[in-house]
Amino acid sequence: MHISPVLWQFLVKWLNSSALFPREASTIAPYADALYFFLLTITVVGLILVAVLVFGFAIRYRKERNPVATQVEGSTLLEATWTIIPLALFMVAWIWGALLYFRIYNPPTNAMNIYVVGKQWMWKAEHPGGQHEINALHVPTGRPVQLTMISQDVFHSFSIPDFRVKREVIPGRYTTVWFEATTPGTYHIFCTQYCGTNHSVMIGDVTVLNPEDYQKWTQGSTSGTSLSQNGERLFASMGCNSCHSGSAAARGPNLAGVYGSKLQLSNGSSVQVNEAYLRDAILNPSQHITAGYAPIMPTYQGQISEDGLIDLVEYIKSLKSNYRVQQTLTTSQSNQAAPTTPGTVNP
Ligand code: HEC
Ligand SMILES: [Cu+2]
Repeated sequence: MHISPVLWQFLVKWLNSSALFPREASTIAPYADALYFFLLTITVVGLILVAVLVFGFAIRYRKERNPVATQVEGSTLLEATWTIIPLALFMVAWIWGALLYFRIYNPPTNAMNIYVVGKQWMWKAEHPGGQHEINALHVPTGRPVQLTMISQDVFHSFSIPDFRVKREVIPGRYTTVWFEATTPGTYHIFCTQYCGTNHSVMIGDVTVLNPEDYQKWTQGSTSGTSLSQNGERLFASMGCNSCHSGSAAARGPNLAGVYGSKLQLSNGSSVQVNEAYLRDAILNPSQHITAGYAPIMPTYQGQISEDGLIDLVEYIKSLKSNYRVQQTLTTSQSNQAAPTTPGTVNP
């Protein structure tokens, strides 16, 4: 099934200009499309084959010409043929699909992470450097981007058709998706899961910039404080530091370097600490007790917004070696202009 590159490019160009087909603007897009066209070709060829045979036989063996049918009592060759050929085709589709699936679901290790919070009815993007966007997302070309996404209310689904990217955004759990944009430009974001009255306006734009422009954008639109700096403040104002002060005598474990590590739990199992685990450790501490510690950490369920949790997660991620926590809110805020506690849930 070989299509010459020229013909292929022509086909893709024509499809794009016909508005029937999204542009191919990510590294994965051509691969996803290749499989799509393979499946489409097989389907169409199968359809034509069956249709031609049905009509052909109907005409050739119509009643006036062959009033009595000749019964064929089985042919091993025939049966083997119609078993093996479809099986082979399905195996190709399955293996091809599985390889693509692994590619789509495994972000490269050098991917930059951006958080996306979905809510009725908007998309909020939070960059680690402190850039916040609503119904917009700026990304550079040539660099893998991973989105860590969560919903603040109901099920949503985040889709960028031109990147061939779509993933459910679920309340209470981080889901991730990654892509590498190839072409500067503006592309649609859609919510593809019906989520209430204004579902149809839960849309936005991804702006893909070349690396230099992206750099400029990052500097020009930062809020001044990074997510982890917000998290540090929240850590102090929520009183996390009273137990996680980092000192040996503290009641809670030292959180430096915990991200990415393998944590031993009191029930004998162990976990790989990622963003999802950190979030869960704050909301449901009693579900998984770190070995060697008493189950004294209170739950923060309902007290911190998803944005606040993202800040805390980024802060804990940033704690590499030993850290010194802000002991009280007042000392920490003396040189920071933030009168309210960022990220806490307003009643
Ligand atoms: C009353 C003391 C106390 C407070 C307050 C507290 N923690 Fe904990 N925390 C603990 C203890 C003890 C553990 C270990 C036992 C467990 O897993 O519950 C723990 C475990 C954790 C873990 C799991 C990782 C690890 O190394 O065990 C995270 C993450 C964490 N706390 C974050 C926080 C954050 C963020 C806050 C504030 C919002 C907070 N904690 C407030 C006592 C506390
Ligand atoms: Cu939605």
